[in-house]
Amino acid sequence: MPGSLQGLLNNPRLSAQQKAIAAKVLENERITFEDGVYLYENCELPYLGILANYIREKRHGDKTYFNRNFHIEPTNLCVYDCKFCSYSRLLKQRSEGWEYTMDDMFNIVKKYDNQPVTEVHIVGGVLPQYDVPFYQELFQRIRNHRPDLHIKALTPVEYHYIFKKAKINYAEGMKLMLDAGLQSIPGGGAEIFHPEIREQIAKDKCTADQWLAIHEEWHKLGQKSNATMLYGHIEKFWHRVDHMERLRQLQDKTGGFQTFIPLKFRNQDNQMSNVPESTVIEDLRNYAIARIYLDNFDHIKAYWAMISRNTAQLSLNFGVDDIDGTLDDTTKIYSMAGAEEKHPGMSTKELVELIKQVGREPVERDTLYNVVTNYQDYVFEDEIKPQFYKLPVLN
Ligand code: V47
Ligand code: SF4
Repeated sequence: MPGSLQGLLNNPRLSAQQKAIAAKVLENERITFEDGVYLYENCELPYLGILANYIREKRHGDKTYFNRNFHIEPTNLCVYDCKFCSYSRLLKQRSEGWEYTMDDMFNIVKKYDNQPVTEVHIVGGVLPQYDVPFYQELFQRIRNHRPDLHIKALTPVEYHYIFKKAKINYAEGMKLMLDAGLQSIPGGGAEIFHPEIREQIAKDKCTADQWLAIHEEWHKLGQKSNATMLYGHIEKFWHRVDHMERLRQLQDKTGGFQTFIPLKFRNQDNQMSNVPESTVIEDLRNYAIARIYLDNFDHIKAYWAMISRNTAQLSLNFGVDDIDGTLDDTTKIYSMAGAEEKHPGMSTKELVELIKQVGREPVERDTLYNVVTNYQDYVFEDEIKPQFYKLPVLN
């Protein structure tokens, strides 16, 4: 239950370090790597919630962002073999796989003609036929067909692979993508940066430095991107802090990241099914610490399709100000890995109600956080007035 930060500072039961960290948050001072590890190792949810909610409300008030998007997953086959991934390795289970052609993907885009979606998010497995010319043509076709649709596509995992094949460097490659119509890069492929973990769960694909270098080149072109962290498997708490530290440093340099998205590891149908999943308490602690640590990121996003609607609602009291989009049922990577939402579609009305139910202000945004519609006072036809469940602030 959130309380006030000032009240927290007067609490005699806080340790000296808890008080010092709370004072830093109040003074808008950056916490250190050691502070980050201390938060993970020693601090309970109510304390973390007060700090994270203070930062969240100072930055955004009650505003809670979502967008209207749809996904295209070109294939579920992949030349890589990440242990946590429920997508199959190339050829191993080819009969269960799909490989969309350019026309297949373009037809998915056309399905949304006349619908008020603002973003297409393209991400999937890595296969040799999806190369630089392929993606150039795809982006150009989407751009020409529907110039108002923001193309958020691929991750450094794909970019590293296709640029290497094309024998071009990251700067040249990202410029080609920009010219073809790419508008932002989603946060995927980051997993856990530290090589101790990365080599065990995501061997062979781009390294942490390569992931960061590709985002840096993209930011240098004046463009925006997101960052994720796949947590709650074999990593230690300090690996999470190390991950966020690397992001914080790049963000200091470029300012190009918009949103940090912690992704809860799901253990169904992958090679890490023996690893238990994190608890909801741990998920909320993780959102809160991300909000406190990443003082130079504007937004923290909870990907509701992955964590359930209820946890997404709770997360809004623990630093989260964005709950992604009204995506339809085309997102397979999570449902295959055991996501809470098997058919992750939610209408705008449902998303708005979900946000209003916990006393927050629903704001539809575009990919770059321009406001499309503020739904606070909007009344849908046949709307039942939601009950008000915002947790009270206690001193
Ligand atoms: O990089 C794969 C993750 C990511 C599992 O930028 C898994 O707005 C949990 O990055 N359990 C891709 N996660 C998705 C992604 C994303 C999603 C939503 C919004 C945005 C954005 C980006 O999915 C991969 C990987 O970390 N993933 N398998 C799993 N078993
Ligand atoms: Fe391929 Fe991405 Fe799955 Fe790794 S996480 S196997 S790169 S689809």
